[in-house]
Amino acid sequence: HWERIAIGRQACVLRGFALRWEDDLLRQVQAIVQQAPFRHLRTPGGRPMQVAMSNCGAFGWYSDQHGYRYSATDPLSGQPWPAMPPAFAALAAQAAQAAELPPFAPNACLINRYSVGTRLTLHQDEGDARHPIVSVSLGLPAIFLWGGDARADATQKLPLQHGDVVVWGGVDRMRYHGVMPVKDGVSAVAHPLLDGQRINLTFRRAS
Ligand code: MD3
Ligand code: FE
Repeated sequence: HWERIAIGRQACVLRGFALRWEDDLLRQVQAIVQQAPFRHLRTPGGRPMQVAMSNCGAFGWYSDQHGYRYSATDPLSGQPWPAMPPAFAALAAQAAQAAELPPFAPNACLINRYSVGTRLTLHQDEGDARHPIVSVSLGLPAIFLWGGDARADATQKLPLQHGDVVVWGGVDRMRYHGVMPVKDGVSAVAHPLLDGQRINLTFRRAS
């Protein structure tokens, strides 16, 4: 079963919460990235990001030379993003409930792929802070960096494993965060998608 650990006033880790959805999640991610393949987006400054990304749901997060935005279509194909699988929406809604937050119905799921050595530098997430963010870790473990409301604030290191879910709401929604370079290792479950990689699903409400 799973366990809940508070990491802020309105943020918590649900250790192992995603494990009962594992088969569904892996099968669905594989189907999504066949339609909307992982790609390295460019920052508005023009540099390719280390993390490879795809999306599902009504809106997908995108970045290119024009800036960041949510898009209803995949700019690579011109087609809508693959639909959000019911199991994804159910997991996100149940995680928000387990975190004792108001009902959460995500309409955007960003799928991040980290290969060994990949990191995500400390940043703040834009978006509607009335809605929480739910994040699901799969594959290789990683150390999440959890900061404050200013870039210079001290950071805490939070190890995240396959099946862990983190929920951020309200006052903790704008805190700086990042991911340390992913180390090589063996994933807790054998799957081609997770071979030498970490996959993170990030559920949001976009408008
Ligand atoms: C903490 N992704 O996609 S989990 C991102 O593991 C992102 O792939 C990381 O940061 C990952 O933007 C971290 C998601 C996350 C999202 C929003 C947050 C963590 C957050 C907002 C506030 C605090
Ligand atoms: Fe982020």
